[in-house]
Amino acid sequence: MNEYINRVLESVKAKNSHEPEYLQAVKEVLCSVEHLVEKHPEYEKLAILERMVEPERVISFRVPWINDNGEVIVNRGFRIQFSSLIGPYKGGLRFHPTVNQSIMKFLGFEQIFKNALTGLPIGGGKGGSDFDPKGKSDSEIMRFCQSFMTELYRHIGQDVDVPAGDIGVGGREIGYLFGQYKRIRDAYEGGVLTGKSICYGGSLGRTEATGYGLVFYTREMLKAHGNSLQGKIVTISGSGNVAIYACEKAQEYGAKVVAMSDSNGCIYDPHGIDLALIKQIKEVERGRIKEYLVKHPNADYIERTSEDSPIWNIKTDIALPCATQNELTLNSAKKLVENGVIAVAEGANMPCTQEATDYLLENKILVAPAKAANAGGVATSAIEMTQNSMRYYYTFDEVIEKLDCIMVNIFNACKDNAEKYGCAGNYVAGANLAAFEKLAEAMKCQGVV
Ligand code: NDP
Ligand code: 2IT
Repeated sequence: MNEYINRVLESVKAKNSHEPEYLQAVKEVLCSVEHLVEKHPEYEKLAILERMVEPERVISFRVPWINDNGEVIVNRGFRIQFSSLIGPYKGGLRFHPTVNQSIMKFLGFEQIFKNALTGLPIGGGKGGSDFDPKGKSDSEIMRFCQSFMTELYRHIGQDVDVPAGDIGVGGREIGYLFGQYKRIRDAYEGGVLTGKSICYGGSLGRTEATGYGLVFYTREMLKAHGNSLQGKIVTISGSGNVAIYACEKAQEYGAKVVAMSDSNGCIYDPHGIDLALIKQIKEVERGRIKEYLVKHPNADYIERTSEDSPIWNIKTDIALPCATQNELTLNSAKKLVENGVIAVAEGANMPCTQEATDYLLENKILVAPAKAANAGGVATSAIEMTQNSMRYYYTFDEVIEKLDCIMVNIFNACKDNAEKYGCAGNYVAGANLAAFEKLAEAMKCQGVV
């Protein structure tokens, strides 16, 4: 390994030893840009790597709120303003009990590269809270969001930092956050949040964008290897925003989606998933995926009993992990390969462990890396910001056409960079190389800041 990269990695490990997810994300990127760094001796002199791995700002704050029983609850809020090199900080908010500084920093770090790949002027950030939205009433969600924004508002703005949704944060939460921001600022700053409802400045197609984008990227990757989605068996982990719209587009392309999941277990329906029912259970009733069996008693439900999700034991051509980080382990990767998988495309952020990714690549499985394959969501957020600035809107078809074009460009950048640096077909490295070079060049232009 290159001496400079090694030194930076050791220093990141020493300074962040209690942040395993963050270290994992940094290691993956730094280990794949070796040839690029060797081509640019000036990177070391300018401390490009050191600056790339140090967030511009880490914000942590108290979020007190009152539940329906009148009890005072205190959660922890975060916003990681990682990089404003190529635009305002941009990235989602995650509300999930597992949220901590390591997870926030890994997500913020990934976001810088993802956003650079979109070709749009957006920097990288991430935020959220260890608040658990499960089982909370609508008024509890509203009070929590209002308290969260009462602190966050001073750090964001449409030219400063633009949050959006992620796990546990969808249209409902963005609405409550926006309402409180507007009230505090006493101004209508439409572009301060994305993922808004259409009725007050959201973009058509943003709801569908991440899942559709993932399938557009997968289509391009398969096409480059003389293949397509038509007639393929697909399994999709998760049943949230990304999973649902990945399923919709995959079905439109003639694939047969046979399994989906949530954190408790997965359903297997060999006749093909009834997506209208999944939408009803998840988007309307906010229920559990197990309820699928009420209408489809012949489908199977497999409870999750260990770290390895049972969904990856199901035979499939294409696996789309769309739930959360490190959900696809080495064991699962082995099972997928044994069952003849041809492609794994990451809808979630860092869903494959490093060992799983390495194993898949060694076995010549096509891997679509998250920071490229799921960039359609944030790209469409940037399109929402554009519409807010113009005080105008695009039609659904216009948005999806732009999204498709962006995903094709991202795939081509991954492919071209992998070829240029001698690792053709390794889109994980290709994505890191393409994004890193763009960011490093921007850093060189802007001086030591
Ligand atoms: P949602 O909250 O809509 O759905 C999350 C899904 O993942 C649910 O089915 C949930 O199950 C499952 N899940 C969450 N945490 C875990 C866990 N620890 N173990 C097992 N399953 C889990 O989130 P999104 O669909 O928006 O996000 C999914 C992934 O996609 C995340 O990694 C996110 O960072 C990423 N992403 C999202 C984008 C977006 O635009 N929304 C854009 C790019 C990436 P349960 O209900 O049981 O918790
Ligand atoms: O991980 C992600 O890219 C997102 N959650 C979407 C971020 C955004 O700003 O739309």
